[in-house]
Amino acid sequence: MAKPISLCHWGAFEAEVSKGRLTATSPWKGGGADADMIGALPELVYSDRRVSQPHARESWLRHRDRSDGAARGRDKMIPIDWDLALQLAAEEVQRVRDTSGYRSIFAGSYGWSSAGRFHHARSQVRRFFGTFGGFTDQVGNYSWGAAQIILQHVVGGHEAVSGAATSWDSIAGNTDTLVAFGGLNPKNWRVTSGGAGFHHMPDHIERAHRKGTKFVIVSPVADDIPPQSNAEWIAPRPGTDTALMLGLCREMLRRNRADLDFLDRFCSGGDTLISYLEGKSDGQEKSLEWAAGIADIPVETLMALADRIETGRVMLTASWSLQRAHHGEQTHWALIALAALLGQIGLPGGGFTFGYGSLNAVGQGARKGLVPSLPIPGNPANMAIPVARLADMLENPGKTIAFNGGHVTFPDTKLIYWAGGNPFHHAQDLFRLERLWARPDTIIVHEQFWTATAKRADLVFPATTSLERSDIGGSSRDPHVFFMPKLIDPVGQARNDFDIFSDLADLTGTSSTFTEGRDEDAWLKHLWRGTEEKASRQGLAAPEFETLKEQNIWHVAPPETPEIYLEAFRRNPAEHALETPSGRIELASPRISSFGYDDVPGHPAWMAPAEWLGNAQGHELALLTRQPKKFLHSQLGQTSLAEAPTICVHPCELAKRTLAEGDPVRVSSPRGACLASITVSQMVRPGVAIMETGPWFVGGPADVDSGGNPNALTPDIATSTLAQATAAQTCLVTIEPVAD
Ligand SMILES: Nc1nc2c(c(=O)[nH]1)N[C@H]1C(S)=C(S)[C@@H](COP(=O)(O)OP(=O)(O)OC[C@H]3O[C@@H](n4cnc5c(=O)[nH]c(N)nc54)[C@H](O)[C@@H]3O)O[C@H]1N2
Ligand SMILES: Nc1nc2c(c(=O)[nH]1)N[C@H]1C(S)=C(S)[C@@H](COP(=O)(O)OP(=O)(O)OC[C@H]3O[C@@H](n4cnc5c(=O)[nH]c(N)nc54)[C@H](O)[C@@H]3O)O[C@H]1N2
Ligand SMILES: [Mo]
Repeated sequence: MAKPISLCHWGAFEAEVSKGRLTATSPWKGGGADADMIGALPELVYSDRRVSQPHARESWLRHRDRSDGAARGRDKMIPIDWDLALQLAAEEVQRVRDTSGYRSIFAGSYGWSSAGRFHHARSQVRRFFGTFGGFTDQVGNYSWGAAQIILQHVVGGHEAVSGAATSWDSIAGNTDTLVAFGGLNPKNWRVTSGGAGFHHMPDHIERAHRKGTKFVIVSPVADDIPPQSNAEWIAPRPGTDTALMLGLCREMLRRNRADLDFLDRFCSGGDTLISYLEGKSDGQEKSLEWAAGIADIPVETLMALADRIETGRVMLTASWSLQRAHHGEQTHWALIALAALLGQIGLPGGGFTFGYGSLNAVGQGARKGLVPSLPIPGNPANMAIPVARLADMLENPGKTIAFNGGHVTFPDTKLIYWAGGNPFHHAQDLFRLERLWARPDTIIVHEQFWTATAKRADLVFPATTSLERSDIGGSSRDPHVFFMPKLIDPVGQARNDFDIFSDLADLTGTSSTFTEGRDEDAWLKHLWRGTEEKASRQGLAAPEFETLKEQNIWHVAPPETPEIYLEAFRRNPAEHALETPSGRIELASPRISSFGYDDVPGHPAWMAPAEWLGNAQGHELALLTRQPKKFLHSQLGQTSLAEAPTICVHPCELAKRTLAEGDPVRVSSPRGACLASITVSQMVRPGVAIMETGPWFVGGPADVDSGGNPNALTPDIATSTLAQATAAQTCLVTIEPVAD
């Protein structure tokens, strides 16, 4: 009998189930998912860190909203039964609503949850509170929060980072040079939000390389590209890419290589940008010498790069990491400006695309919109904070901040409700968050595992994993839709988030609007009907639901021609005008200028980040916190894939600190510290330190995290007033030896 196939964010897999127990998982044949990550699923599902049954914090159980919130994470967690747990949660959400109002319920619940679109936990929690009457939500994301906002103003929408991408089919055979700022790191292709069938990015690179594409990577770390691409490596200081891009813009103008006709026909604001590049507006010409000084690389290296992009078909790409930094908006705006000056936007294999190196399936060229999603009703409380301003909200109830031309006034948060995310993984400056986390009356979490967040809750509901329920899953960037069969019974007393919310809806009187009278099976059928309709509008025949169930997979035919981002706009800019005020690509934005933010001028501009090697003192290093190789964020950290946390530096940094490879060290910043052991690599630029995100935050006295989570170090500052996004990559640290 064929093995059942299912899906997780790190790929499609075949499962072996024996006597009701998941015994083995391996990558779906031909899919190319990472075998270690897929193989860890049985260990994950049966981890002794599973939450076995509902739990409540001891003193909260006794004193409820009058208990000491500062004891979160230290108090004992007491097992309680389901009826009591549901009763307590229902009472609490109603009490807070009645005494403080809907906005005092914070249920933005940011996080990746699991693959599977119906049971997607963050969708379930937002649906529940939308039908309950309202809540405070979060807008934007940690991944590309700055790009999402700046791209609206520059190209009229965020598709260039959220979905659209010139496909690898268009690159192979057309692109002469692909310059990747932030690289094309193969580890990132192991995952796709929603889960993908194919993980073929290495093949795409190989194919382009064979067809003659020359790869240049601009990254402080050389391993940011597969070795077979034979790439040239340029290693700037972290956080200086904007200066490099602007220097190249100026150089193209100086060489009369800038496509002024393209600027005329397809862009607005070119003159403003050019005047800035020439130094007319601020007295500083943005020459290659200027850029080389900021990035601390030889000017000859940049001249050679300018020679290379001056001719031939050029694709420019930037990883999302670049904009997860102070003034991160500027990296993406400056890249668009450089692509505009080269004049190849909308041509095969030319122009710009964000994130080829950030997520599997970017540029895979799939049809969009055929994976269903759970409808989320509007939020009657009409309240949302920028996603990364969580701690600011807890610290400053009533404070008003500027955000993307508008304002947000922080609510007075009395209740936090989280399902499907791990803020004690994803947020910056975790010791600060921990202090502010003490403030709300009540914190309720649905979790599968005793994460750092679950441990710091008052009430924890055990949630099923996607293996314990049926679902439909896939990613809009990948050409498959999967039926995900329930493989095993729930572990312990775990229940589906949907069932937990259904019971809460019953208890709070919103059952009919939340469930709409459907159970899991009825919902899946209902969602599938939506897909069938969308497919037929695209001239495709989706299988019937029962057939999908039998087949496990629907392989969706790819689009007939390879996607080329902004191709239609280039063909007919009047008919396919962009959703910007000018209808064109905005190289200067009067609208952004009108906001009057002193940290966001009205055109792409270099501004030194708050912390970078240009203002480092003594032994400070620039810390980059990369996405983990074998985890998905904090997920899989409970398996044997977890390794002791490390910090990796260039070998020259050891001698400066009388340290030896493998030594235990304390890594410190003004925010806090964490423990790790030190490793070295010639692949890392001197002055730079690399840590993976993902180690489980433990905390500890004197703000030293014994778990080794680098977010004990990172600053919780915003990219800028415009996007208010995370700036995790802007971080200076020191390293010192500690006793073993
Ligand atoms: N320093 C630094 N910090 C970063 C980043 C960085 O580059 N540097 N990157 C940021 C980025 S881009 C992101 S996207 C975030 C990621 O941050 P998160 O998305 O919050 O991280 P995950 O570890 O994926 O957390 C998902 C949680 O949901 C739980 N979960 C999974 N499925 C279910 C379910 O069905 N039901 C319930 N109830 N729970 C479930 C998992 O057990 C896990 O604890 O981190 C951000 N943080
Ligand atoms: N295996 C695995 N893959 C993942 C994830 C995961 O958890 N595990 N998470 C997924 C998620 S949610 C996201 S948002 C994406 C994120 O995708 P990215 O943001 O692209 O991933 P990162 O690993 O943070 O960064 C990519 C590279 O950028 C380089 N870099 C960092 N700062 C700078 C800089 O200032 N200048 C230059 N030139 N380069 C810099 C680093 O060397 C790093 O290796 O990854 C996704 N892919
Ligand atoms: Mo992300």
